Amino acid sequence: MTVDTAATSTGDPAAREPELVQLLTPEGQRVPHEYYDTLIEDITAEDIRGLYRDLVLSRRIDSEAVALQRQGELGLWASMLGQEAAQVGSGRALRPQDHAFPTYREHAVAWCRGVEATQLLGLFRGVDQGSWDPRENNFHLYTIVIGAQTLHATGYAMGVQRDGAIGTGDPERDTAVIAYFGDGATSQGDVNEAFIWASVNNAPVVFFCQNNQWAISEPLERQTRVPLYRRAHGFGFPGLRVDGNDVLACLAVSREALQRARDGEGPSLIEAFTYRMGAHTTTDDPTRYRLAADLEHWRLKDPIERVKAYLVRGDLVDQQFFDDLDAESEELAGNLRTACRALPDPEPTSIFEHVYVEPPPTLLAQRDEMAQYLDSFAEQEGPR
Ligand SMILES: Cc1ncc(C[n+]2csc(CCOP(=O)(O)OP(=O)(O)O)c2C)c(N)n1
Ligand SMILES: [Mg+2]
Repeated sequence: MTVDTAATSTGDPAAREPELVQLLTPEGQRVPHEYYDTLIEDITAEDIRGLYRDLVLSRRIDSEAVALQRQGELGLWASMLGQEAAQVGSGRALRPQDHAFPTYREHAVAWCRGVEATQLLGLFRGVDQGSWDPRENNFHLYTIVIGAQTLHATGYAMGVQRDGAIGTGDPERDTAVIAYFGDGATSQGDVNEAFIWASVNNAPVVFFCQNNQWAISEPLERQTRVPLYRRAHGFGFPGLRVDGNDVLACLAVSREALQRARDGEGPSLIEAFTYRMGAHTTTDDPTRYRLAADLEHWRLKDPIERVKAYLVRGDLVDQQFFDDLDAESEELAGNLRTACRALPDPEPTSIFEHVYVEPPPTLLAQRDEMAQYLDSFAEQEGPR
């Protein structure tokens, strides 16, 4: 099996060629796997068409958001272009009662959890600070502080454990938690602390690292000298590397790790090896540090194209399916655009809300001062 590895060879066995779980090649060929096939044996052709729809529609949301930013409707957008399979595979492995703790880029996981795409835009338009209710879909708010959500997830998982919601054997009660983060985040203290807490407490949490091989302009070799998944071993729990552009493989390995968590077997690390074809955010210009040849190389591994090739080759779809999906995609994008422009601007003083349950007098004084300042403009303008 050919494997991409950015880790340097040091002669240390731990740094040698990593194994990669792959069930669908970039050409759309199904690779049999003795163990992981059993984890997706219930997946029908209808389910694969559903996964394809998830991949296509979540990419459409992402590309529409990039366009909205370019047209001044959003202040910023963090594209996930190329990471759809990692996110849909893991997102569809979750059960309703499971909890996901995202970074700022898990738009396809949000899609799988049923979060309205418009709600994701508010934060990037600067009109709210995360508008969805995490209790509705068990999808927590976006976290910009790199790695912080791994601690939140671990703490939540320890709570789940104390509530007795693991190891009961009841598929509607047993609960797992998943924490998303990037390759750069693995160098943060928070992530390493989360690994330790999760390990020694046997917390029901899956650490899902999307390794796109860059942390803005910092390449992977600035974060690690061994493949990231092997770090898990040192913390005392299992880790593996999966082809992050293979939705079936991501689904299978996530199902396994989530079930371990629900069964009370503790945390796992999944390293989804991938490449983001988009920029870090819309303020970034990756042509200044990434090679065009790398981008071309990864374009051939596109997570959507391989599922399409699989469906077409296996005669599992007809042209009508693609036409209908195109129409659905266009409608979704049009609605998103309209809804984005209609998002109401907040009252400037609302920035002071939701900071404290009982705001201290200093904060209230600052809020009043700002209100007075804003009122002074209205006075200056005077009656017309
Ligand atoms: C604690 C902290 N330090 C620095 C930053 C600035 N920052 C934003 S994204 C980023 C890189 C993150 O890289 P990675 O974890 O690989 O995630 P990716 O964006 O590649 O998905 C940095 C350093 C931040 N948001 N938080
Ligand atoms: Mg990264």
